[in-house]
Amino acid sequence: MADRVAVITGASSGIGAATGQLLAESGYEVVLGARRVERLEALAAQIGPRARCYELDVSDPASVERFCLKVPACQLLVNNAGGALGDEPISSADLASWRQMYDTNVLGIVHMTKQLLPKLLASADGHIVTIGSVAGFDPYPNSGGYVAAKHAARAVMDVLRLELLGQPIRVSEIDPGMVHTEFSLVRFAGDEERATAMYAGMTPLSPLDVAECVAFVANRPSHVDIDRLVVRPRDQARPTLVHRRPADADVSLADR
Ligand code: NJP
Repeated sequence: MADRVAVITGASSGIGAATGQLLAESGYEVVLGARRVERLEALAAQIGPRARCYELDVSDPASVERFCLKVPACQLLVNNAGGALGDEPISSADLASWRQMYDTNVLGIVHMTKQLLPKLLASADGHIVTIGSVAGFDPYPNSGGYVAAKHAARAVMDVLRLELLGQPIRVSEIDPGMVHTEFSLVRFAGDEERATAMYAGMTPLSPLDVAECVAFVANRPSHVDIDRLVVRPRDQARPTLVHRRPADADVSLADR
């Protein structure tokens, strides 16, 4: 049997990069997409012949179309590209950031799904896995644009699941809590000090922790659809309810 093909969006860092690597290790041929092509090329070279990569901006329908034309067949679509911008309250919302978050976290899923759905169905065993967020069901302050976008992403997945009933395709969502990636660096516009402070005194998830959830969900037998999987660090109970140890305690990921 030919290798199964997985398309992973936002594979140039964090969860997407770890997912590309892990799925390739578990036997998939992986097609990696993101805007930073040089990062993708480095990852693809590291993975080897099972990996291909192409430039992709999920918020741009023309870019999505170009990317998807290069994917002749596909069994698994991992909608991972996304993220948050800023941390202002709604009273001072930056609408350009809100639009960008909606375009990426919500319409990105829709563009990718529209383009790849015929190929996913043609595979007779398709699967769409979207990386949502705990922000998609548990609102918190000063993140209105991101919370709204991830709620909408969740709604898109819920509607898809209803619309695709009876078709050979599974629809899953994985909702992580805090994961140590470039997420906070992007959110705080490159401010490393603020990004690092997010994880002070607690042990966040690693990108691999979430990639392992993707692989687990994807590698169940075809009749088993894990609709939703919520995964958080032990140190996090709600988006803003985080247990932090004193500064001199060991907060490394050494036990992973
Ligand atoms: O973040 P990061 P994560 N078109 O910044 C790409 C969700 N999540 O791995 O285009 C295409 O390391 C970007 O690539 P590039 C989060 O909402 C996270 O944590 O080259 N790609 C990069 O590869 C997101 O949905 C946490 O800049 C675009 C990737 O997205 C997913 O996890 C918590 C793009 C982002 O990698 C992965 O984020 C949570 C575009 N227009 C949910 N825009 C967390 N880390 O704590 C961005 O609940 N990308």
